[in-house]
Formats: sequence, C-alpha cells, structure tokens
Amino acid sequence: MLLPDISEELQKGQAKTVKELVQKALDEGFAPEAILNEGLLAGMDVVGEKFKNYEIFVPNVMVAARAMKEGLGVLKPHLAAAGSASIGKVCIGTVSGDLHDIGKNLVKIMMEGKGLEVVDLGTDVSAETFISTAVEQHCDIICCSALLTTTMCVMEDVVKLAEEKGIRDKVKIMIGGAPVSEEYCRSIGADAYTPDAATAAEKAAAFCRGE
Ligand code: B1M
Repeated sequence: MLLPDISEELQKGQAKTVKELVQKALDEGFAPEAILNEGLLAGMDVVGEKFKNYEIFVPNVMVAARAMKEGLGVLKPHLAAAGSASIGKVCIGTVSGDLHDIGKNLVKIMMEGKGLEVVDLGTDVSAETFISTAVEQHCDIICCSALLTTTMCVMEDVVKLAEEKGIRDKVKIMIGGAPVSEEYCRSIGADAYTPDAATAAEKAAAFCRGE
C-alpha cells in the first residue's frame, strides 16, 4: 500500500507526507526505482490526466509538482550514486518559454549517477545560452528538455545556432520531453531523442565513450 499512498498524497499536493512516505518506503527496503515509477511518477500521471480533462487546475498541479520535488529530493541519493571521476560534461536546460523542470531534473540526477558532470541551466533557456555555455564550459553534450508543443521548436534553433557558430561537429545535441519524438529529432538534425531519464543518461554516457 505504501507506493499507492505516495501516489495519492502526491496528487493531493501533500509535500510533507510524500517526503515522509518516500523515506518510509526506502527504510522498508523498496527499490528506489519502484518508489519513483509506482509512487511519484504514477501520481504525476494521474495529475496530468486530470489537468488535461479540466478536473483540476494549475494551482493543484503546482502543489503536486512541489510534492514531487520533495519526494525526489529524498530519493536522489538512492537513485544513483554519483561516479567519482567525470566521464564527460553536459549542459542541460528546459528551453525558452518553458518552465517545466521535473523531467529535466530527473535527467540531471540520472546523468550525474552515470558519472557525467552536469551544468544545470534551469528553465526558460535560450538557444544562445545553450550554445555559449557549451563553448565556454567545453561541454560534450547539450541536453534540451521541452514539455510544450509551443516551445519544442527552440530545439531546432539550438541545432541551427550550433552550426552557425561552427561547433556542430564538437558537440552532441540530445532532446527529450513529452511532445518530442524520434521523428522530430531526425527532422531537426539533433543527435539523439530518448524517452526517459534513465535512457537519456545511458545514451549520454555512450556518446562520451565515443559510441
Ligand atoms: Co504543465 N503542461 N503547463 N505545468 N504540466 C503539461 C506539459 C501538459 C501536457 C498538461 C496537459 O494539458 N495534459 C500541457 C502541455 C500541452 C501541450 O503543449 N501539448 C501543459 C500546459 C498546457 C501548461 C500551461 C500552459 C498551463 C497554463 O498555464 N494554462 C503552463 C505552461 C507554463 C510554462 O512552462 N510556460 C503549465 C504549467 C505547469 C506547472 C507550472 C503548473 C507545472 C510545472 C511545475 C514544474 O515543472 N516545476 C506543470 C506540470 C507539473 C505539468 C504536468 C502535469 C506534469 C509534467 C511533469 O512534471 N511530469 C504535464 C502533464 C503530463 O506530462 N502528463 C503538464 C513528470 C516528469 C517526470 O515527466 O517532464 O515528461 P516529463 O519528463 C520525462 C520525459 O519526458 C523525459 O524524462 C522524464 C521521465 O524520465 N524527459 C527527457 C524530459 N526531458 C528530457 C530530456 C531528455 C531526455 C528525456 O534529453 C535531453
């Protein structure tokens, strides 16, 4: 019952209870991945569905998102222990006009767990900022997240700007987020689309190994 309880409390936006239940689940020996998938993400799926159907509204989604963040905070050290030496450097952000950052934060956690150094640019990140950061901080990979159909087009700007600035052959560009697809990735000339945080981290590590 513990994992469904986490999902329920997340839907109600009970951040403190979610935090406590996640800790309890860890103490009782539940796998961190199960707590993430069957507790936190399951709850957020219901929230997304209800939001889509106008059963709940933005304030409800915001408190659920806060509860998700609190739960993730407890889970983070358990999801993946950070590697000791960096295998490569990544900059990550949610694209301009887009404030959704839960998925992006999850990708960051998983990448750090794979031993990648991650520069987190936050949300509402312009193509210019992605490119200037990649140049100044010598990043191997640029990671763009988008949750809105109206903002995913910024990913194409990132690819174009990388070409204009002459760094396209020096940096890989990875994209992800609910409205993005493999087909879209190909159409804009990005290097990889991955559907979830764990796959994104595996792909980034593979790129850094030259695969
Ligand atoms: Co918004 N929102 N939201 N929202 N929100 C969605 C995205 C929406 C699908 C809801 C719906 O209608 N069903 C819809 C978008 C519709 C569309 O574009 N087609 C929507 C909308 C419309 C909006 C507003 C416009 C609402 C309004 O104001 N009227 C507004 C926009 C604000 C803005 O950004 N400018 C808005 C606002 C918000 C909140 C602020 C209230 C809140 C965000 C809080 C936050 O992030 N700090 C919020 C939330 C929470 C959601 C839903 C419910 C959940 C998103 C989420 O965090 N999911 C969402 C509905 C849904 O997705 N079911 C919705 C959990 C998270 C772990 O999943 O981010 O998909 P996700 O990440 C996944 C993968 O996509 C992937 O890995 C993660 C899992 O492992 N991934 C990557 C993500 N990035 C990746 C990058 C990679 C690889 C994989 O490589 C680089």
